[in-house]
Amino acid sequence: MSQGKFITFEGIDGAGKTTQIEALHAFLRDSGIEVVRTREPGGTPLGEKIRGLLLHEDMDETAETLLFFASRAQHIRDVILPALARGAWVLSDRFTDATYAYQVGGKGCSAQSVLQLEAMVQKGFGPDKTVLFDIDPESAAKRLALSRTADRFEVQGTDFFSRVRKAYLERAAREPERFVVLDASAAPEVITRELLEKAKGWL
Ligand code: Z5A
Repeated sequence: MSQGKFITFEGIDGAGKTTQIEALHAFLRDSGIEVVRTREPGGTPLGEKIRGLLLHEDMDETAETLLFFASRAQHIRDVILPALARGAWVLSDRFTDATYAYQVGGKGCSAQSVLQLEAMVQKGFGPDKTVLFDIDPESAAKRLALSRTADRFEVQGTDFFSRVRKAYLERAAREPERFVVLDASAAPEVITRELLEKAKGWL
């Protein structure tokens, strides 16, 4: 059985990831590929409990970073690695790039500490490809205001999301082989077309 592929999706809140993950999922399934769709924080029973804490409880920033990695450790062991081993493709709504973008870029946590946690939890494992949905924070906020009530992260201002966006773009520039950056301000069907064009090259 061939190894599957691990694809992650990133971007600031409201960038439109969910909408596009659904489109890629359908395309891969129609191509005869087993797809496991998952998310971070979350993806396992323990991870979903941690997600509830992260999105709604006020907490220290170190505690927050550790909880993201606690959720990730369980996610890798119980969901991601078994799926890849049986040849499935794993589509994850966020992964470790989000910790660098939100906790390091957005909140000023130490990049060195996150690097150490990444090494401890992932032991060199990471995504084959990462799709970054890039959009300016004002446009993303307008979309979210129309669609739902904000959680603990979404109440942050546009300065915070500008820093998160910048951190994502810097990571994408450092790893152009892994990252695909899409203009998330375009119409959904335009973004889907570009995403599926890229995905055809990964098959
Ligand atoms: N977080 C972190 O800080 N550190 C970490 O390590 C990790 C995560 C892993 C998870 O929340 C939070 O955890 C997240 C970062 C932090 N911050 N927050 N909040 P989440 O999973 O609940 O939220 P999210 O990942 O940001 O997803 P989202 O807010 O749902 O955004 P989205 O998936 O990118 O957007 P969407 O739901 O597809 O679309 C939003 C709305 O826009 C919706 O009404 C759509 O119909 C509309 N939309 C979508 N695409 C378009 C286009 N192209 N044009 C116009 N309108 C559109």
